[in-house]
Amino acid sequence: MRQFLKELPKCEHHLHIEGSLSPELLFQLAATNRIKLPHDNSAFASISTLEARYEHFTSLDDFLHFYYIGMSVLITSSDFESLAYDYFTRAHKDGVHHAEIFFDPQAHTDRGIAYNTVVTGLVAAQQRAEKDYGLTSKLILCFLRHMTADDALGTYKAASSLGHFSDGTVVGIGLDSSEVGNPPEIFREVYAAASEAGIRRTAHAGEEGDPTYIERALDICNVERIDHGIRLAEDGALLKRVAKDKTLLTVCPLSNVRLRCVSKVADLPIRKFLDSGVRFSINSDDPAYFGGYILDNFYAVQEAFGLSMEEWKYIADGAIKGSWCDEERKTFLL
Ligand code: ES4
Ligand code: ZN
Repeated sequence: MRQFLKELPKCEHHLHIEGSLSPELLFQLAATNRIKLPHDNSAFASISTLEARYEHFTSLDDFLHFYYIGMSVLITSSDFESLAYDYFTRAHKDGVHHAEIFFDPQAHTDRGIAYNTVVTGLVAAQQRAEKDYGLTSKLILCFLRHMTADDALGTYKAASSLGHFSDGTVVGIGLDSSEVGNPPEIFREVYAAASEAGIRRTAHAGEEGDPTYIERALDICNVERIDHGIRLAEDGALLKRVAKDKTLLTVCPLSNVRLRCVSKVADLPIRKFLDSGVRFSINSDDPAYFGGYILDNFYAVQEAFGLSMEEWKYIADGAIKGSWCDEERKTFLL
């Protein structure tokens, strides 16, 4: 079964590229770029103390604190290229054929790193990964929901004015960071602009937030996907609607355990989603922080649910169908 899961052609839809920064690369870049890590936080004493701390996140916000400090070592285009190429190399080993990766431009522009520096590095890695591994990928620009709607609009306009949506450099927009208290409708204006321009749309919803966050993302922001969405299981009517519309949920099992959204993988509504015909993919979220890449997430689900090969084929096919690549690539992957 493990060999079958390894070889199953995978698409990854929920991967924060900044969340693939390993403690090793974090310390290495901190030294190269002379970035001071917080000396008052003993977790940053060494690679091993940092790894140990990652095993004890208490919530999404507790994790985000480390996530934003971690990415402060990323300075040059070449840093972003190394980061993304390392991820693609790892994803390729896990049987990923197509990846749609999130990036958080505001987390970089806010500390003086230009939007274009970030994108130039990511695009260089994407091109190398396609050439070296045949791995295709897309970028999804995420807005930080703890920042204002105006800030999100400004970021959207910066990407737009560089032609990054129209030339396909960036396929869509997303919404991440601290969910509870920062509901999706705050960002309705930027989502309306993206809808109008034919840009793909997703949002993190129903990770820590209740099912109304999912409903509001669908109704008010007109999203086509839901990232996480595990709390959908709490609302039967909404579950039926999501199944009927074939809205893709991008589920991240090891993330949900590490951030204590559930106490174990077996508590996730995977069986319920399968039985109700909800389309979902299995993803790694922030693999360097949550103890596993995509295949580790597949293995964890298999261990908890003992799915059949037919069920895995259904999940993998749904992931291809729910991808934002062109139809030709989908047909090739199916
Ligand atoms: C995230 Cl797991 C998760 N949730 C929300 N925002 C995020 N950014 C990076 N990882
Ligand atoms: Zn996420």
